[in-house]
Amino acid sequence: MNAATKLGVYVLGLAVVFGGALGVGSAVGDVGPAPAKPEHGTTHSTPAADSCGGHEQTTATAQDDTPGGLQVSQDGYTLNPLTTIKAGEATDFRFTVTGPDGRPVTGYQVQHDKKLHFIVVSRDLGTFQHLHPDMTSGGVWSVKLTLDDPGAYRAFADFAPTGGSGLTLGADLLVAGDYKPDPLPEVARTAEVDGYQVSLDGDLVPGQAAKLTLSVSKDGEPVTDLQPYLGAYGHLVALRAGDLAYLHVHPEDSGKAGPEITFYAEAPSAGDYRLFLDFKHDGKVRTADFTARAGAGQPKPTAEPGTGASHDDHTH
Ligand SMILES: [Cu+2]
Repeated sequence: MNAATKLGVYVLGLAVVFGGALGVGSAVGDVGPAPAKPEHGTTHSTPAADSCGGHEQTTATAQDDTPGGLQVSQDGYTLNPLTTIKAGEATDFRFTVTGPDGRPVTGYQVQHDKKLHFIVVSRDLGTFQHLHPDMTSGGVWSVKLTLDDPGAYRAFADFAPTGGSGLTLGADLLVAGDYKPDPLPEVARTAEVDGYQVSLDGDLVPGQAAKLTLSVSKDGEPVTDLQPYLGAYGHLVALRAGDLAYLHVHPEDSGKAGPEITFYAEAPSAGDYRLFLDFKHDGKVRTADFTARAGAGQPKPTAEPGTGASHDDHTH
């Protein structure tokens, strides 16, 4: 920061402090310990103004740049799991989203046909569930959830409160028991699910929206009669390996029922990502999953499949 800017901040800081003091003075009148405020302001005005202005800027930038899903609480909204889960037991899982007033939110905007999308993945990104809870009384959400294996899971609530903008909050769900994480599946351009083959065209680009086209076929024949699911012919969730950042993905409405489904996904950084495509055909929703790498020529992650053997050698 140059001298002129610093001076500017200093003057601005003083103006804010005086303005604040004036505000307090006129609101409180002669009652109360009003002098404490100007005194604090005079002694610490420069550092306070500096750090305060800087802090405000940093916060604004961080919120714009921080991917969704990494925080349990953001912009005054908090995801609160209310139920403990045991491995392999179907559970009526309940949670609330509390708002800035501390009370459960009951007003939501409908996005992609639903008021709230609830995604649960294992922390190793090997399992994925896309669920639609029902709101019971008082803003408590309820959904039948089974987590087959012990371990660490991440739950995401993707929603937009009435009058607010879209948010994705994330919370850890921990299931007691012996846990054996799987390595991240290898980068691949094709996936198989239930006799369907799904291929991925396009590459994630760090810091930019990138076009991804997924093509669905069955027995070698392109599928051209996909069924609408959540207001589109496919729904894509993309998560960053390592911290499970939840990417912004926008579908492109081509109006065609396959075989191609197009999305724009923004990878916040170079690295590996897991893509989960939900599509509906013959009345059933299926999920095809991929590992994709943003940024060519990345150094290979150490937990790549295939390095397991040498890793074992090293530990012996
Ligand atoms: Cu959903």
